[in-house]
Amino acid sequence: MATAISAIPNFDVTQLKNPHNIRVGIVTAQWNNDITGPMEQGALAVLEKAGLIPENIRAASVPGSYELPVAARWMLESGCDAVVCIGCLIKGDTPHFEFISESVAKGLMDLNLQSGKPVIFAVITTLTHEQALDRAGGKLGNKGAEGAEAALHMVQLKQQLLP
Ligand code: RBF
Repeated sequence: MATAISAIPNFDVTQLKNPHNIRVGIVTAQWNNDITGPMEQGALAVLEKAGLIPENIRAASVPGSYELPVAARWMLESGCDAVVCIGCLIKGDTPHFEFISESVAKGLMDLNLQSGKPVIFAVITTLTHEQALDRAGGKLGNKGAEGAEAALHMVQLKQQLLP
């Protein structure tokens, strides 16, 4: 079962080598900020627990999830080793949900491959507000915290594969 802080099996954020040298950006969409706010807090808590120094944690907000890819690119251009992109899309009565979620997923994946740096998809896509709450520190964990773990895991993997 997912937990608030450690959801990736066999990956312990407290065992990172040289956490002082790792720079991570967090970009948070303000749409549904009752959901994305706790996700951002969860991500920050993981990065602090891992031993990153506060100056190396850069947080920014964007209006909505659609704006996450370009802001993530700016984070990488500013020197971050990884970016955690946090958003919450709740399906409504129009096709907007599909347009935005597909664009964001593709935009972030393209940025991963173009940059060679981890760009983490911590965007929850749900049918209801309650399902979103469950994933923002509720009974299904905190997907922002898990996104930060994924970012650190990938930074470590890159260090191992491309020393
Ligand atoms: N942004 C989100 O992050 N989550 C949403 O659920 C969401 N729903 C939207 C629904 C509509 C009808 C519109 C027009 C925008 C929505 N947005 C949402 C904002 C979107 O990501 C973006 O910020 C704006 O479209 C401006 O480019």
